[in-house]
Parts: sequence; structure tokens; C-alpha cells
Amino acid sequence: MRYRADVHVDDDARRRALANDVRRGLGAREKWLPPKYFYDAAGSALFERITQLPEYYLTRAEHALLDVYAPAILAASRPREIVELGPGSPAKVRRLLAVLNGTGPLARYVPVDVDGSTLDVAGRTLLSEGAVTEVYAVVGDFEQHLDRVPPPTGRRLVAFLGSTLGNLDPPRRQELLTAVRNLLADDDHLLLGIDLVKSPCVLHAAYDDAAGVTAEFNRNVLRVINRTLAADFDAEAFGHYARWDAEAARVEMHLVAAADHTVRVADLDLIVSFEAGETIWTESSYKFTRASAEAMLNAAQLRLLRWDTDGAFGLALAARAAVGRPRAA
Ligand code: SAH
Ligand code: AVI
Repeated sequence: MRYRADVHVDDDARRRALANDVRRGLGAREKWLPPKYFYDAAGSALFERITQLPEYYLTRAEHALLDVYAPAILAASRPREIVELGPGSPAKVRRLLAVLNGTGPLARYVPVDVDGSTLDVAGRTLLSEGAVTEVYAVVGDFEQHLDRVPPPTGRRLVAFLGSTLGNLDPPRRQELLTAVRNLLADDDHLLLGIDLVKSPCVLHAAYDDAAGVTAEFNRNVLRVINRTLAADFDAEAFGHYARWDAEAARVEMHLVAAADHTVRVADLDLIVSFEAGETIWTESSYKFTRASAEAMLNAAQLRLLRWDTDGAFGLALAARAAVGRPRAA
């Protein structure tokens, strides 16, 4: 059993979750949709194109940091298994494995992602390259299914890269970090990749690229709703809008209706009305400083051990904080 996939989000579960979120999000006065629905096969491919755009510095910066600091990070964490949340492609874990493989292949790689097709490709590629001995893929939602991560085979490193944590609002990311902490024993570590607060122009360009790939990625959520719930969105009737909110430290992505119109979501028996200029808020991408990252980790009973940065992006290595035990009477 070198490759195993446990599927906790099948097509049916995905459809039910999307139906709920569409009812709630598109029924709200200020319309919204959660960003996890961007990632069907087409959306994941669009995201891969985003990572290669000149304006989208995040992936390049994180790869460069991993190339320089992976040896020190791995010397500090010495994992036998890596649990990776939202890996998408195997490009980043491969950078960690390249360093580890001096000491033999990793015993187990446990990727957790809603997009099972990318997990399949990534897992089988890593096995065929001999970089890992076993892959246990968890096809699930990392906000709901972390309890399905199998018991550890040895010292564990949980990797959450690409600043995907920044796509969650503060209460939800605290919840997630607390759940991640529960995956860690005293000797285990979390490697968190997060994007940093910087010039608004740089941030804005990264989320509104000249070639329009991010706009297509944004519209993809409408295509997912059309296909899954028999809706009749005309994706081209929505513009792409990105804005930096300095106070909240987040880039927001919205879809903007070009004209008054209605959309029918047949499977939900739902009609949604749009006025010209009305938006659907589809994603937040929170940005951090070293101080805000450390405070967030501490609030989840995690302590920062290393902070590696190029000024644009940060890699935080953390472990469980010692929790004070009640004194014996
Ligand atoms: N870590 C990669 C990919 C980031 S794209 C990188 O840094 O480039 C975000 C990934 O997270 C996608 O593969 C998407 O399918 C996954 N994802 C997003 N929300 C998720 C959720 N709630 N549960 C599980 N996976 C999720
Ligand atoms: C996956 N996530 C961290 C990306 C981000 O930067 O927030 C998704 C993305 N949205 C627009 N471009 C890329």
C-alpha cells in the first residue's frame, strides 16, 4: 500500500456544501462566496498559471526561501513524515524532500486537499521519483477533516505553504491553527508560509495582473456553480475587482456585475438578482508582519522557533507551546 487516498469530500458532499454556501452567500445583502470553490481542475490549472505571472511574486519568493532555508528548517525539525495542507502541486514539498533525501526517502507524505485530482498526480509523481516511501492522501476540507489525518508514523512536520492560511478570516484561521496544533506532538513542527504586508501597488498588481489570469480564476467560481448546480451565470457579465484594505491587512477579490440582471440556480430553485456595480466578495488574502504572525501562533498555543524572510514573504517554523499545568495541591 504505497499510495492510499481517503476521500472525505466526494462529488456529492462537494455539491451539498456548495449548495449551502450559495444559498447563504448569494442570499446575503452583501453577496459572498468562499474561495475554496475556485479549485476544480480548471481552477487549479489557472492557479498554476497565476504562480508564474510576473506580478505574482508569492510563489517565487517562497521557492527561493525554501531553497536557502530548507536545510536549516529540516535540521531543526528532522521529520519522518510531512503532512501538507492544500499542496496543489508537489513543487514545494519537492524542495523539502530534495534536502531530506540525503538521509533517505521520507517515510510518509500526507497531503490534505479538496482537489483530489491534483493530490493523485502529486502523490504518484513523488512515489515514482522515489522521494517518499508511502503517500496517504486525504481528500478533504482542511477546516473540517484534520481529524482524519492518520496517526503519526514518527516525527511530523505539518507544512502549510503558499499563504493559503491567509485566505481564512481571523476566527477561522485561529480555529484551524488550533486544530493543527492538535496534530503535533512535543517533537513535531509546523512550517507556515505567509505573505507579508508591503506596498499597496505591489499587492494590487499581484491580484489584478495585466494578462487577466487572476480575473479568469475569479470568474471560475461562477463556472463551478453553473456546472454543479445547473445555474446560468454568464461569467463574462462580471468584472474582476481587487482592493487592498490596509486596516484589515487584506487584499479582497470581488466579482462586479456589469449590468442589472438575474441568475437562476435551477437545482436550488433560486433566483439571484444583481444590480449594475453590485459585487460578490470571493476571496480575502490576509497579509502579515512578523509580529502579527507570532501573535496568531501564540494565540493557538504555538511558539515561533524560526522566522526566515526576504522582506516580501515569511516562513515561520513553530512548535507546541508548553501549556502551564495546574500545580499539585
Ligand atoms: N500550496 C500551493 C497551492 C496553493 S493553492 C502553493 O503554495 O502554491 C490553494 C490549495 O489549497 C489548492 O490546492 C486548493 O485546492 C486547496 N484548498 C483551498 N481551500 C481548501 C480547503 N478548505 N480544504 C482543503 N484544501 C483547500
Ligand atoms: C492560494 N492563495 C494563497 C492565493 C492567494 O494569493 O490568496 C489564491 C489567489 N487568489 C488570487 N490569486 C491567487
